[in-house]
Amino acid sequence: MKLFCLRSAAALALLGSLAACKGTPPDTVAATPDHSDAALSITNAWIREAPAGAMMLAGYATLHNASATPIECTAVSAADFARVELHQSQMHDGMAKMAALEALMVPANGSATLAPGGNHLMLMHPARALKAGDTSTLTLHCGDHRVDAAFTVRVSP
Ligand SMILES: [Cu+2]
Repeated sequence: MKLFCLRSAAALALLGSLAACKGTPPDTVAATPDHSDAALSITNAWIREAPAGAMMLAGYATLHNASATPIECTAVSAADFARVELHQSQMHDGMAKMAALEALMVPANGSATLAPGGNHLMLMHPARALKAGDTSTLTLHCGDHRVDAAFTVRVSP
């Protein structure tokens, strides 16, 4: 669980006062590169733009497994967020609810999709304001695979 705790409580406490004066330099404006290793690649990675001050954002992507072995993603780390969780959305009595997902399985020679209304990344406590057009790099930890992906902030899919 160490991966989930990249930032200290002290750093979080400072966010409110420091965010406006000294932010992370803007990421390069280049088109979203798809990062991959031989087996695992990530496409269509995006974060839904949220109102300023939102403490939680949602991230989506499609994970492709080009190998003959299933790949299980169990953790995500990020410099821009205090914590990232894998979530699933479920309907209960007509109400949409979210629950933590232990692992996301990417089938052999297949793909897994994180999309609105389904599985998603819950991005907690952003360290900087993220506006449409910005990118934020998340690192997916999937078994032996560790893949960086630049997520583009967008208003909608
Ligand atoms: Cu969620």
